[in-house]
This record gives sequence, C-alpha cells and structure tokens, in this order.
Amino acid sequence: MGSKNDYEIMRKAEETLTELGIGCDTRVISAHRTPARLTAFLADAEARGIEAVICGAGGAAHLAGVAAAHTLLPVLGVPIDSSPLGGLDALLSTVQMPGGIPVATFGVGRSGAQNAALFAAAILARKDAGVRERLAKYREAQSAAVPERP
Ligand code: RP5
Repeated sequence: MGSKNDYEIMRKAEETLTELGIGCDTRVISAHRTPARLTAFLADAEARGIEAVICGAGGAAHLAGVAAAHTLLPVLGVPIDSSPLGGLDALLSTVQMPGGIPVATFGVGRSGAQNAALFAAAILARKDAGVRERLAKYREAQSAAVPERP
C-alpha cells in the first residue's frame, strides 16, 4: 500500500488471505515517496515465490500501474478513498491504464481489498488444490451465513 494510512482498508486483503491459508508480505511502498523501495521489492519478487501483487493506493493512485511496469506478476489494484475526491480519482487512476501494462482493478475500499485477495486466491487455486478447497469452503460458509428471511 502507498501509505500506512491505507492499512485500515488493506488489512481486509491481509485478513482474507490469512483466512485462506495464503501467506502474504504486507508492505508500505509508495511509487513517489519511496520509488527505490518499489523497484527493490519487485526486482526479486518472483524469485521469492510471490505469485501476485495487490496494490492499494489513494489519490492519484499510480502505485499499481508503476508496479505492473516493473514485474510480469499479475498486479491487482485496490483504489482507496483517501482524498477529497472520494476515491473516484484513485479508481480512475488505477483502472484506466493505457494499453500494454494491465492492472486488474477492484472496487474502491474494503470490499475491493477483500475481492482482490479472493481473486489472488482464485489465481493460486488453479495450481494449488489446497487453496482451491479452502476457497470453496469460504464460499460455502458465506452462503450458509446468509439468512433466508430477514
Ligand atoms: C497515496 O496517497 C497513498 O496510497 C494514500 O492513500 C494517499 C495519502 O497518503 P498519506 O498522505 O495519508 O500518507 O500515495
């Protein structure tokens, strides 16, 4: 995430991954405040076994796009409502990548963070039967928690 202030939202991604038994390495990395940290993190990300990168950022949210430019790993972007523009700025900055460097963009805020984690799990589930099973159970538990009547 671009700032420690984004953690309130991005912890939902961390919690969801943890619930699914998927390890994650949560970092504060800003494309503009700590650009060297960003390039260093991505330089050996694949070698360290990272399979997807979830980027949460607000304002002129270029973090996910810049990250995607530095790696062949799938990059999942979560726009965060942290500016006076209410997250629309972050959404547009993240989703509207010029052709050539894709960022899979999720909804603004907590649900986006949750869905980014679930989407990362779906990617991993293609090759990891354990993740697939836990993802299926997550869905079952979610369905079971919805009352049939209010
Ligand atoms: C972005 O600027 C961060 O992702 C954050 O959402 C926003 C504001 O950062 P702070 O000034 O709160 O650290 O880079």
